[in-house]
Parts: sequence; C-alpha cells; structure tokens
Amino acid sequence: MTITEFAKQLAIDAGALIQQQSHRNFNVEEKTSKYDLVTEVDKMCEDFIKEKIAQAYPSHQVIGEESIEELDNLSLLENSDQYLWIIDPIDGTTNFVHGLPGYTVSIALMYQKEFVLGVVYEPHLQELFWAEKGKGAYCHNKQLTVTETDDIEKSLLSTGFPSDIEHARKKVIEGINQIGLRSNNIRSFGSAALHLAYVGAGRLEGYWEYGLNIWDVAAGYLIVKEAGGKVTDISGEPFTTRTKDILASNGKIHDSFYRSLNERSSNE
Ligand code: LIP
Repeated sequence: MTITEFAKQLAIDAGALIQQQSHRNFNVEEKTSKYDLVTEVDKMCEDFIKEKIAQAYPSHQVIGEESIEELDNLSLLENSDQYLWIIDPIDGTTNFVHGLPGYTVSIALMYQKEFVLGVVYEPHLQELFWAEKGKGAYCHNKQLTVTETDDIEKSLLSTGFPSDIEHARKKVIEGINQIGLRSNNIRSFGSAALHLAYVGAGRLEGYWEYGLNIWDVAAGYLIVKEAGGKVTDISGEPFTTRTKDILASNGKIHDSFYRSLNERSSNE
C-alpha cells in the first residue's frame, strides 16, 4: 500500500469511527472558551489516527489538534526535515456536537517542510477529497479543477465563524459586510477543511476566514493548490504553516476577492 492509499483509508476509517460514536451520548468540553468545543470523540479519533500512523510509520512525527503541546510541537513545523503528519480528527466539532453534517477528518503530510499529501473526508456524504504534490487533486478517482469564473459578482464564496469572537469572528463579520453585496452569495458549512476542498472541487469560487490553525487548513491547502487554485494569507502574502487568516480561491478572482475584503465600505 502506498502512503497515499494509507492516508486515504485512514481518513475513511476515522470517519467511520466518528459516525459510529455519533449515536451515543458523548462528553463535550469547552477548550479555550465556550465557543471552542472538544468532545471525547475528537480525542478518541485522534488517538486512533496516531496509533495507526505509529504502527505503519514508526519514525514519522505527528501534530494533532487535540494533543498539541504548543511550542514543542509547533516548532516541528519549521524544523522537521522528516515526515510530519498534521491531523485534525474532527474539523467542525461544533457541527458534530449539534448533529449537523459538514464536519470532516483532515490529514496532511509534510516532508522536508513541504506539503506533499492532503486528505479531507466528509463522512456523511462519504466524499474523499485528496491531493498529492505535483499529481493533482481528486474526489475519489475524479480529478478536480477549480472553476473558471473570473467575476467576483458571479462567485459563490464561503467563510467560517471562528471561536475567537473578539477578534477573528468580528473580522469575518466585517468581511461579510464588505463582500456580501458584491458576490453572488455566501455559504458557511462549519469546517475550514471542507470549504477548501469545495474550492478545489469547483463547488465554490473562494473561501476566507480568520484565526485558524494549521491542522484546520493543511490538507485543504494542498487540495486547492493541486486543483489549480490559489491560497494566500488574507493580505495576499504567501501561505505558510503560521498563516492564521486565509484566502483561497480559484485564482481568477483572487485579486478582486482580496481587494473587496480589504476595501473600506463605500457607506463608511
Ligand atoms: C473549526 C474550523 C471552522 C472554524 C472554527 C474552528 P475545529 O475547527 O474548521 O471553520 O470556523 O473556528 O477552527 O475546532 O472544529 O477543529
């Protein structure tokens, strides 16, 4: 089994575990605030993924959302020359807690500080989005390409509502004021990884959000790139492992998307 096949199967198995656990009463806790939730299923699923990676690739390093020991682990992103997995066992935990679809399993792999593999699995529709560096992006076996739309007014955009309500969520809401009347429409599905996969799949022209972490976006980043799209930070600077505020698009609307979000409203 290739490493890509391994990662795809791992995401599917993790998704099945989540679905199985969704039918019972699970414990929900607040992480940094009441807007930032974690369940025992997130932790169980992260342990499952880590264990499988450790069995198959004992020398590989792993960063997981639910076991991040901030400084030590995050410095791996910039210093590791080896294989480094970046996982979010349930991206969109709020959806999961509320019994809403749209949450995903996100698994990315870096090698020598470059993203080489990204897998996003949506267990409700059982859709598997994945990309390999230099080899394209796919949904199952179908190759993905971003849309050709070059007009922001014809673009379906998306965003998320971060748990940091004082800064990041405020900025999202300001962004909606900026771009809501200039685009075709706006959607919000509740998972950064899913939004990015949908941009890659040509279902959305663009996605922006503030205050994210690398495990939310690593796999989706590669899917957008390999599908021919563009990902930067919100000010148009290159995407890095430290990017918190993200702008992803089909590439053709990127500049006007960026300008529309950053321009001051004409009513001010
Ligand atoms: C979530 C994101 C979502 C964002 C939330 C949160 P989690 O990830 O994917 O789009 O709005 O703030 O970061 O915490 O469910 O893994």
